[in-house]
Amino acid sequence: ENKIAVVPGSFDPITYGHLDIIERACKIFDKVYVSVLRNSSKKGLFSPEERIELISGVTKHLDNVEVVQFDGLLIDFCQQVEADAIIRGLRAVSDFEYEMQLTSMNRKLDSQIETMYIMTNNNYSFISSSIVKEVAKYGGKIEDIVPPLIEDALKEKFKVQ
Ligand code: COD
Repeated sequence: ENKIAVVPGSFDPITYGHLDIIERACKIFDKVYVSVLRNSSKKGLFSPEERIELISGVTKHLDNVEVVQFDGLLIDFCQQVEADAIIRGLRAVSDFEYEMQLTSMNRKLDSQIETMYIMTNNNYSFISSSIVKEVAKYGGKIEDIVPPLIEDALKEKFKVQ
């Protein structure tokens, strides 16, 4: 039986930290949905369509990945695609409290779908989309934290060289 995972997130934009988690999930599961939250109340730098295009661009080498957007509850989406597990990344202790909340709420909503955590590569522990955006905005170096495609997209957004 095929094992299906969902890697959900905002991915605004995707970083090497996210990519590390996605690549690790791909080795364990037969099929991995990278699911981008489409949430109209939280306006991101990149539109959901742009995020999907960027994620697709940097996950081309992974043939069991499908990049999709979802609306509403994560658990509803997971049921739709018959997911076995939700995969989240853990960076540091600071992620823990929020992740505990997310996991226990999702478990209340559907006790069959397991949430699993993958610890990121140490090199990526301190990367977040918001930090990347801030550094890119002021023209700082981001080549070690996002793939070239994302670096270009950020430069284009902020019109910096
Ligand atoms: N290294 C490793 N992992 C990382 C790194 C890094 N450097 N950076 C981020 N990650 C991980 C995060 O820990 C997370 O697991 C994943 O990558 C995505 O991160 P983000 O920041 O893009 O995504 P979030 O945290 O904004 O995603 C939140 C959800 C979209 C999952 C959540 O809001 C959600 O499910 N919303 C739908 C509504 C819903 O169902 N709500 C009820 C759930 S309680």
